[in-house]
Amino acid sequence: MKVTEIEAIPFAIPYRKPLRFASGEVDTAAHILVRVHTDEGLVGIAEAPPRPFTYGETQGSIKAVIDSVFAPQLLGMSPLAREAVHAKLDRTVGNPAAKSAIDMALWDLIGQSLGVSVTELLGGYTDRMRVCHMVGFAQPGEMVDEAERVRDLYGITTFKVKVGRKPIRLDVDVCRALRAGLGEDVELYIDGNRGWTASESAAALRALEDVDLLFAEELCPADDVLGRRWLATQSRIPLYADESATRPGEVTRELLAGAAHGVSIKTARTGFTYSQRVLSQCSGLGVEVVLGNQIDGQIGSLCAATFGAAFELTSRRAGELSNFLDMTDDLLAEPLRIEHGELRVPQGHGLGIQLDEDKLARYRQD
Ligand code: MUC
Ligand code: MG
Repeated sequence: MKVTEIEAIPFAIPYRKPLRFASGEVDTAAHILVRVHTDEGLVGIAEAPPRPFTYGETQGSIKAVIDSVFAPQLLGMSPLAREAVHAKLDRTVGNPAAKSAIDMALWDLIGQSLGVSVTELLGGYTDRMRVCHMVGFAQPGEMVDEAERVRDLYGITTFKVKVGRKPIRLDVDVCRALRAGLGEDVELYIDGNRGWTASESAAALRALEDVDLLFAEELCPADDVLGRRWLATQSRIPLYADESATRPGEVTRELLAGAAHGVSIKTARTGFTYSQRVLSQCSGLGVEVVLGNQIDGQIGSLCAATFGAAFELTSRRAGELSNFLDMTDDLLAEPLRIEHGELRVPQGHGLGIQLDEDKLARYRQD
């Protein structure tokens, strides 16, 4: 089996309401659909979400690097030659979402050609993931209303709360309101997207001590090297690395620096191949992980759930898999469903992605 063509198709689907957080905001899923074709007529599919505020990639840059650099490098290669494929992709630095979408589309092809699901190929631990919902910036009452609606409609009982605003009191009040409104049984954690300094983070964590948070993600910038280490030594709850630990080398650096106690794994930036490596690092070191969200659409969420369900360590806790619920539409012929707080991973061959071609025609921008 050989790669004959790689398509990078820009599309845009609006959100019902923007998701706001300390490093940016997203009101439209302006992503790139990646389709890898082979000489056997199989087509592997994945999507790349541009997140310039985190990785510097844009919709235009993802399309350009795939069309002009990655596709010419990979034509004629076997999807099974994953090490050789990554050796080629890694000649270009950066571009994590572009590389990851190609990687996941190749795994889709491998699964299809072998007649097994990608989640079985990766690890086959379970067929479902418990879901965590991410709540973006708004007034405390609106954030509580959103969490209650999501809990009542989908049975979701784990929430990630975006923080990192100034003064810190704004977010402390939101977390208190969420705990008071949702009760003791829901799980809450926070994500600062680098919005606070180390001392602001320490003050916020002290003020939140009785809110019972699972952990706190990326409160201050990765470049605040000593500040993060200082924060980690005094925090009473685990600190998780997200955008400071986007590849295996960065994961090692953050963990060895003592700046993080846990790691967010996102298939949108490490695909399946490098997510597996990060997971093995964490598992070998005895470090907990969370399956994160890159504000993925349904295709990206399906990829994340496919990875999360494959392993015991990633499926221990709820994965961030619900933000597609805020999109007005999507490209899958059979929409993903969250019921009783869980997302089931489609079984079948490969990733099991069936596109709705009419919707693709409606939302594509080329
Ligand atoms: C998250 O976990 O930070 C927001 C920015 C980004 O890169 O991902 C999202 C969610
Ligand atoms: Mg994060």
